[in-house]
Amino acid sequence: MDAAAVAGLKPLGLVAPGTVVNTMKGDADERRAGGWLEWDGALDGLKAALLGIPFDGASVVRSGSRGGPDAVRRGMMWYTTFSSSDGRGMDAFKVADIGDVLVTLTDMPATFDRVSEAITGLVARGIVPVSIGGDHSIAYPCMRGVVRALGAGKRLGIIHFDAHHDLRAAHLGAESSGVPFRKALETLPEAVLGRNLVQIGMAEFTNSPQLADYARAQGVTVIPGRGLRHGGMTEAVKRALAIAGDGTDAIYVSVDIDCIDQAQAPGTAAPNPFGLDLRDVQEALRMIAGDPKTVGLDLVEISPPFDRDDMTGRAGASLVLSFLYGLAGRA
Ligand SMILES: [Mn+2]
Repeated sequence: MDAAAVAGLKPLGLVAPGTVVNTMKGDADERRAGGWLEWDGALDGLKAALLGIPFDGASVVRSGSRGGPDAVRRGMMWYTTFSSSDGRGMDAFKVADIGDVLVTLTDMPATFDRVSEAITGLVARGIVPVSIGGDHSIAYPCMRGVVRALGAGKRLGIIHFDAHHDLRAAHLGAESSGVPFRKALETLPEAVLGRNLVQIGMAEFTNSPQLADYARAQGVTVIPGRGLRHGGMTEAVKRALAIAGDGTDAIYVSVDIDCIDQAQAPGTAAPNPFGLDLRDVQEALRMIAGDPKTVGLDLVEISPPFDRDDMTGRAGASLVLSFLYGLAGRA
């Protein structure tokens, strides 16, 4: 066709890739969470940041949580920033998905250093990191990063949701996703004390007596999952905030998705049938984020290879939104 004929053709009239089916963006007035989380590249003015940590090299049995960050991002496309129960949106709250930590699956020490650096950089700027793992080993460099940002002489309280204590000394002598909280107690001893660590959701027939003994000896508060359903969570969270906040300068939250019942979050390495109700954890995170001492969250062990129709990714995304909504409501 000659140039004159081409010039006479009508425009194709297409829209940008992803506009029709990929609801990450949607129409502007839909207030899609995916669009809200897009980053303009500036840290200035950000109140919170989503950070992917796709590392699962410490999963001792079933890996796959390296896909967790992207599963949560995909989950976001189902949701908006509007709370139907409050009739209020959180669009004005400045948060962005700032990308992934450069993970090297074959180099754990270097990866953990980069995790800590990123977390320190965010917390020191007053930005709340919302880290998406990865396996639970990444909670340790996250806590270490927060402690470094707080500086010498400061103390950090921790609220940890999990079916397991994750207080192992090691796995066959080495690092694993089961060690991060013992590591924090032992290697950050001035900043993290057992009496400011609260573990919520320990499941029946899932933990060893030695680890329960260790928790007791360290003064750790353990709130088992049994009894938390049917309204027990609100009181548990109030108690956890009081204990984690007692004499500390900040509170950090770590959520292992395996604390949730396997029927609601099957996509994880160690699913359990005596898990917490997702609704209760959603309320808990909203409450905890509302506390001005809360400076960071990690959400770990979402593992797409074991998921069903992205259920667990969506559960993770909804938990993140609840936490952000709690932060947004602080003012
Ligand atoms: Mn865990």
